[in-house]
Amino acid sequence: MKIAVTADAHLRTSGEHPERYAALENILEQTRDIGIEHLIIAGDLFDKEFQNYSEFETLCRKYDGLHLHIIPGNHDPNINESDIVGANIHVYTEPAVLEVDSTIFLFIPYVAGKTMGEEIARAKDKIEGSEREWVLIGHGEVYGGGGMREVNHRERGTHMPLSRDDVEQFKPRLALLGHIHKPHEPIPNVYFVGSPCGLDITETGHRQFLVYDTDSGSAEALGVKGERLYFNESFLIFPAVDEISLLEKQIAERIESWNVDPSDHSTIQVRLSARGYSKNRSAVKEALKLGFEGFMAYGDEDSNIEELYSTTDEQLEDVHSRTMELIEELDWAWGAGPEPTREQVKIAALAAIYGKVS
Ligand SMILES: [Mn+2]
Repeated sequence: MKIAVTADAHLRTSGEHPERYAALENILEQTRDIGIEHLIIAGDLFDKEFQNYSEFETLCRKYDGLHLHIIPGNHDPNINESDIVGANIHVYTEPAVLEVDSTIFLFIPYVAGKTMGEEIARAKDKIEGSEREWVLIGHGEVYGGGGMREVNHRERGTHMPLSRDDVEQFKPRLALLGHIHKPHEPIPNVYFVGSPCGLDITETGHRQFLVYDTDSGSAEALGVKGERLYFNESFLIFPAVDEISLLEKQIAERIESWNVDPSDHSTIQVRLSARGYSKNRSAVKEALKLGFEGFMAYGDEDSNIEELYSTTDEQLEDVHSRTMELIEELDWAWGAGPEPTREQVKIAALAAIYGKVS
């Protein structure tokens, strides 16, 4: 049997954020149409300090063939079944188990000041003594992934971390977590399921939810078709006679890379910036304006060219084009870790060549 999992809808009123309801409803629709009976919401269904549950209840009544299994997150730690009412709504305020086919789902509700390992230990009798596989549902951070860690910039402090040691000790088949809104797998078999809708321009790109199959024990990502997508695009400019036509080409490629159907372009909001060195800063700004004129600017923001410096020195241009060639020739596949990116190296080289010319 298949079970759908999402998290971090951060619902407020539909007047404030209609796109968050639209994205969640798209998941409900897709889930129903596939014939799935259970949708798990792994924390932060509601935004902080928000207690108006009636719109959510109305939405759930439309999908009465679907059971919604909800745990609290750090933004909605006090939700419970006496406040959120519906025959198909289940809110877990204590560690609890849902058995589907031969699989056990262990719900670990968010508790401030606790680690996920502490709470799993408290519920150990629910998973022990069984040879069956179990899936952890939780809300919090993951420690021990190594390399660059995805962080939720909205969140300060520590939120119910799950450590690599916890995973090795309790051995869930999979952990499916909310809290970090970008879907990824920080350590093997531990997934952040991703949020249905970006909350602002810092949460860019396509959204997804997961479908777990109890037969195969694996999870598959499905795309959310919502009403809002954010993209934050930065362009590196090198001074050259054809810098504007190169930029126009980059813009076209960038829009292509979003892979959004033109009929959905109206859902997109963009933030734009250009940096580097230019022979014509105003032409760069104009090219950005024209290149993205089919899209809404996030918060009516203008494109940012604060870190784009002007230059007209032709000898320096020869030095710079040879330097860029040499940087391109380097082997850039040196793995993860805090190494500079190719773009960072190019910017540093340009700064050395041109200085900050204004
Ligand atoms: Mn959270």
